[in-house]
Amino acid sequence: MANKAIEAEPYELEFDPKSTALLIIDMQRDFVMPGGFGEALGNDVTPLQATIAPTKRVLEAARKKGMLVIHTREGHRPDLTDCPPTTLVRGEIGHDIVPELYPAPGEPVIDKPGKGAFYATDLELILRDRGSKTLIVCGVTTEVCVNTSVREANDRGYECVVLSDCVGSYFPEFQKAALAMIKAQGGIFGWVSDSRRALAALGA
Ligand code: TIU
Repeated sequence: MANKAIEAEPYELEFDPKSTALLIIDMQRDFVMPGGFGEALGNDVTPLQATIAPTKRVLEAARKKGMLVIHTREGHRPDLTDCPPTTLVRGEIGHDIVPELYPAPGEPVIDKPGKGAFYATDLELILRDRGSKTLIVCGVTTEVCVNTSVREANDRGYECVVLSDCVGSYFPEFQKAALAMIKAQGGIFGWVSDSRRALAALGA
């Protein structure tokens, strides 16, 4: 039974921390730090770096609450047999999660070969085993892996709330549109809130 609510758009979302997971999408060095894959694609990484501090606050609050915390990493097999031409290779330093948000022992890390966190992974099995119903979502990039993962989650019956300051894009116009489309039409595939309101809901 839901016993808390997070202020969000288009309306308040009720949740129970016991059946809520914090899902942190692809906060990998390669996307967020200078000199990596993201920058090599011609992107400025600074807007993504701004997501680290608020995400860290939400991560600490979720850990304190004993919530399930799941991290994802986009990447491919080191032998590149599952690989498109641009590469994020498992085991390489750039593929790993930024130090500030590094997984704690016991927190599942989902290595995914695509943009969505559910495609060709065991994320759904992990969430089902834990009885998760609600996902608080952080990570990068808002319009690519975050959006794809939230759409996949919504189709599978999970209620997702995306924290606007904990998700980032290389393109300000995509950040705005990607958040707007989630909550349009009465919350067509999710809710949008922010770290301040999430922390208040978690009593942090
Ligand atoms: N994690 C994720 O969003 N993967 C991407 O490749 N995003 C880009 O925006 N390039």
